[in-house]
Order: sequence, then C-alpha cells, then structure tokens
Amino acid sequence: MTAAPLARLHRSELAVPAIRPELFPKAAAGLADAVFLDLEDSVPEAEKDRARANAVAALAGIDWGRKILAVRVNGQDTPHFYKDVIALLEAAGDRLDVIMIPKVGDPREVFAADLLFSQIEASAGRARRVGLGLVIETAKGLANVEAIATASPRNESLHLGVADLAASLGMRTTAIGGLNPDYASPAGLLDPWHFAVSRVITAGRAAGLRPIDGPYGDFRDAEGLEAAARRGRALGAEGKMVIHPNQVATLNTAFQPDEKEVVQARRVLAAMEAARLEGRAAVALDGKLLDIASIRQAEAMVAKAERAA
Ligand code: 1VU
Ligand code: MG
Repeated sequence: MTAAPLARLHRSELAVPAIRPELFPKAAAGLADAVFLDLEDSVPEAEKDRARANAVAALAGIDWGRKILAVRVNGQDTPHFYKDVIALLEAAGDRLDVIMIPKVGDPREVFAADLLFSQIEASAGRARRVGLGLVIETAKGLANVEAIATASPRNESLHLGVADLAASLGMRTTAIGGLNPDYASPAGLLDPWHFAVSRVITAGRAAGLRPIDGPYGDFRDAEGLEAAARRGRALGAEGKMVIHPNQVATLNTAFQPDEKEVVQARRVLAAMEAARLEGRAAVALDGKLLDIASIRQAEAMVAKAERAA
C-alpha cells in the first residue's frame, strides 16, 4: 500500500524572489495554494544573505493564511545551503511548512539534509517537523527520482524544474516549459516534457508525495499556460509552479475537477452502488464499462473537488 499524499490543495505554487520583499504581501493576499520564497536562482550571489534575512522575517511577520508556505534554499553544492537551513529552522518560527531543495541528484543528499534538519530541530526545540519539497531538475535527479522520493519520511512533494532540466539534458531550448516547434511528428507538435513529467508523477505517487509540474515562463501566454496545465493534469500532476500572479487563477481552475466531471463521478458511484446491491462488479453506463477501478477513479475526483471547495 502506498501512503496517500498529505491532503493539501497544491494546484498553484507561486515563486517569489526573496530579494523582493515588496512582493511578499501580494503573494500572501493572492490565491495561490502554495507560495515559495526563493533564495536560489532568482537571487544574485551578492544578495544571498539579504534574501535569507528577508525570508526569515517574512515567515513570522506576514499572515500567510492557509497556504502551503515554503522556502526554496540554495543547493547542497553551494556554500549557502547550511546557512539557509540553520537560519530558517533556528529563527523562523513554526509557520514554515516545507523547505524546498533544488537540484537534488541523489538520495544521499536527502538523507544528509534530513540529518541536519533533525539536529537543528532538536537543538532549537521546534514543535513541528518541517517537510521536504524536492526539485527534480537534473539528469541525475531524474535518473534517481524513485530513490530520492523515498529517501526521507519528511518528503512531501516532488517538483519538476523545467529550465534547469532542459540545460542538464542538453535540450535545445531556452524557453521555460511549453512546446518546441522542433519536436513534432507529421501529425503535429509533441510534448517534450512528457517523459520527465510522467517520471516525476510516477515516483511521487508511488512514494505518496504530491507531484508538481514545472513552470511556464511565458506569463503573457494564458492559452499556452492552460494547455500546459491540461497536459500535466491529464497525466496526474497535482498542480504546477507559477512565476507570475496572473497565472494562478488558470491553474486553480485547471487543477480542480469541473462541475461536469464531478457530476459524472457521482453518477459512476451511484451506478456502482446499484451494481453492488445486485451482486455485480462490472456494469455498463452510457455504453461504457464501469468496474471497481471506476469507484477509485470517481472517489479520487470527488475528494479533490471537495478539498477545493
Ligand atoms: O500590480 P503591482 O505593481 O502591485 O504588482 C506587480 C508585481 O509586483 C506583482 N508580481 C508578483 N507578486 C508576487 N509574486 C510574484 N512572483 C510576482 N511577480 C509579479 O504582480 C504585478 C504585475 O507584475 P509585472 O507584470 O509588472 O511583473 P514584473 O515585471 O514586476 O516581474 C516579472 C517577473 C517574471 C520578473 C516576476 O514575476 C518574478 O520575479 N517572478 C518569479 C521569478 C522566480 O521566482 N524565479 C525562480 C523560480 S522559477 C524557476 O526556478 C524555474 C525557472
Ligand atoms: Mg532550477
């Protein structure tokens, strides 16, 4: 049996550079289900200390409501990682839900992080264990994703980092997410992210973690964003990262079942209940097969809709 992921809404996850504290109240007041304050790639090297201090102050100093609140620290291959973690866990209070680690490549890195977190939590007398969000964005991380996903009981979510992954794999693009006109069949465009998204979703679901699809950098292209969200949700992604507030509403809608889907799921459950009372497990509804697997599909759909409501 695989543990179900923590039942938290995680349709949209807004990145906020920690070097721009004027954005924090806007992010807190917005509708993103999750916010991460970024200490990594949106912060220049010379500003790392200032960004860290901004994040520590904001965790306790701003009302983040019921959002998943995360900080993306610098990678374990940098001199900043331990300072980020110590500052966050020693000084930032209990509101912090998740520390996101970028560029995770090997399960031993997760183990090492867990060890450091445990020591600081014990030393600081923290009441709450912080969760881990692991960003899969290197060839190594993608190759080791199953082992990474099960490397710590703190693990909560896997996040696909499309820009770094493209660089690491040598994909010929400078765009962040989306389709590539070069990657097509005679019938039309294909999805160059399909393998990576599927791999992260499979590893995440198998380990009971929430799989979060990568961002779509072209924040003025609402149509492209929605199409990307539909592809991710069709494969099982729980949500998607966003880099701009104008992308949040599209994802909140895309990643929750619409009314038609919920009505259909309830019809399936009713038909299967009637079948059960007749001693049957496989029946037809509207000319299509239903069996016990249909109950699981429909229940998952209804549960997701209820969580969003
Ligand atoms: O209307 P207002 O002036 O009050 O607000 C602006 C702006 O301040 C605000 N806004 C944001 N608020 C919260 N969080 C954000 N991330 C955010 N971005 C913007 O929204 C209003 C409209 O903004 P804008 O269209 O004028 O946008 P800017 O030109 O100010 O900023 C655009 C960028 C893309 C630079 C900005 O959105 C940004 O920095 N996004 C996040 C980048 C980031 O965190 N990158 C790292 C994580 S993603 C990753 O690693 C994969 C590549
Ligand atoms: Mg990255």
